[in-house]
Amino acid sequence: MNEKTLVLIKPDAVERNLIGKILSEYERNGLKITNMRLVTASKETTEIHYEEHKGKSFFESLVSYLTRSPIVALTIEGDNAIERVRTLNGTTNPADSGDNTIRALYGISLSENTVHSSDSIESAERECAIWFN
Ligand code: 3AN
Repeated sequence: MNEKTLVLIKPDAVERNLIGKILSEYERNGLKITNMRLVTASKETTEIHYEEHKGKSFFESLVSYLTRSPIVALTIEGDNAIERVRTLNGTTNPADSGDNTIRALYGISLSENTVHSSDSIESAERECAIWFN
C-alpha cells in the first residue's frame, strides 16, 4: 500500500552536515521525498509533535534538543513507507541499532539519535499536518 510518512533530520545531524548522506539512504532504497523544509522548530510545535512523551523524565531535554538548531522536516512516500523508513532508521537507541541503519551509522546517543519517523498511519497523518499544515 502506498503510504506517506514524516521524517525529521534532527539537530545533531544537521549540525554535522549529514543531511545529504541521510537523504541518500532513503532515495537509494527507492523511497520518494515529496516535501522538504529546513526549519528551526518552535517549542510549541515540538511539544505538540512529542505530546505522547509529555510528563516523562526526558521530555524537557528532548524539547530543548530538538529546538536548539535547525532540523529538516520531510515527507517520504512509497509502498509500505512507514515501516521501511523505520527499518532504515533503526532502533531508538543507536547502540542497539542494526548494522548500516542510519542511527547505527550516525546516532550519538539515545537522546541524540539523528532521525525521527512516524510509527503508524495515524501518527504519520498527525505529524505531516504538524510540519506541513
Ligand atoms: P522513536 O523516535 O524511535 O519512535 P520514541 O518515540 O520512543 O522513539 O522516543 C522519541 C524520542 O525521545 C527518541 N527519538 C529519543 O530522542 C527520546 N527518548 C526516548 N526514550 C528516551 C529515554 N529513555 N531517554 C532519553 N531520551 C529518550
